[in-house]
Amino acid sequence: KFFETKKATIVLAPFSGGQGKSGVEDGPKYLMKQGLQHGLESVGWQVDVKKPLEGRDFEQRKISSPEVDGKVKNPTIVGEATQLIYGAVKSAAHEGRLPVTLGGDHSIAIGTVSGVLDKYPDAGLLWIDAHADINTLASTDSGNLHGCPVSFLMNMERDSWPESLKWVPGTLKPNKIAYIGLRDVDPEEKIILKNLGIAAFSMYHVDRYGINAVIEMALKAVSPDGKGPIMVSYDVDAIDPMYVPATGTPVRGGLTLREGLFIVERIAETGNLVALDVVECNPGLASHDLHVIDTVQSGCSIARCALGETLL
Ligand code: HAR
Ligand code: MN
Ligand code: MN
Ligand code: MN
Repeated sequence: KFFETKKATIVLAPFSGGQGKSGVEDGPKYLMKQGLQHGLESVGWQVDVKKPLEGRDFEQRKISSPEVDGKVKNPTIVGEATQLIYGAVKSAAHEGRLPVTLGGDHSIAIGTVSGVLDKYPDAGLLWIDAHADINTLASTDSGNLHGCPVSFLMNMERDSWPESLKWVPGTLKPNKIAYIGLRDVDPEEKIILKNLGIAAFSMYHVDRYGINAVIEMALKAVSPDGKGPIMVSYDVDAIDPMYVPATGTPVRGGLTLREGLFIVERIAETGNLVALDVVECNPGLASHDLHVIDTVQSGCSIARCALGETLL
């Protein structure tokens, strides 16, 4: 049992510097306006809110002084922002609270996962995503750091890292991560996944075995005895764009909304969830208002289901 009393901390991470598009920094504001905090309270959690990036001008810096270091884009703001998020998540976890971090783009998971591992060094990480986000600075084609967080978390090619990211402990082991929902993985990422023997369940596996078997296999991979702490880093683009259209890199052929919610319902049922990220909601990319509502409501549902909302 990881929580005596059900206390959660919503960590707002309105950050877009891990990729090129504007709007993803508004994700937290929309999710909160949609009632995310009340939703978590309604399933029995005491909730407080932290804003580690408040008063910082990352968005301004990204626009007015874009940085390129070799092919890597905006490493300085990504390093600074993720370190602030790291501090907030780490302290919430050490206070015995469950951090729910709202992105922002997926580069923020460099901070959240590092913070969780500080409290729970043996935590298993479930990465729910259309993308593997495991590019190294050598393999990335886009130079966008939201495509690279897992390589930093696993300490890959540390010698190539920019100064701003050297704070990252990089203690995640390959047998402590499992992916669900993959369908847009770069050729070099496929080689990395294979070489490291990482448990990766693509949409093929969801179709082949069904979502129930896939989540059991993923849980088994990161926690063979079923008792270890579990963190979920949930990129909303794992869910099909017909349900979650307002996101930066939509890929068709994804999870149904029910499959996407079932994953977190099942994890809630284990009682082992210790942290959650919900990332890549970009209300600015919706072509009309209904797309905003669909996307933001899906994000809120993910958080409520992960924290224990049940259908009956
Ligand atoms: N693999 C591509 C890259 O490295 C795109 C991945 C980023 N997209 C995301 N992350 N939304 O999950 O740029
Ligand atoms: Mn992602
Ligand atoms: Mn993605
Ligand atoms: Mn490449």
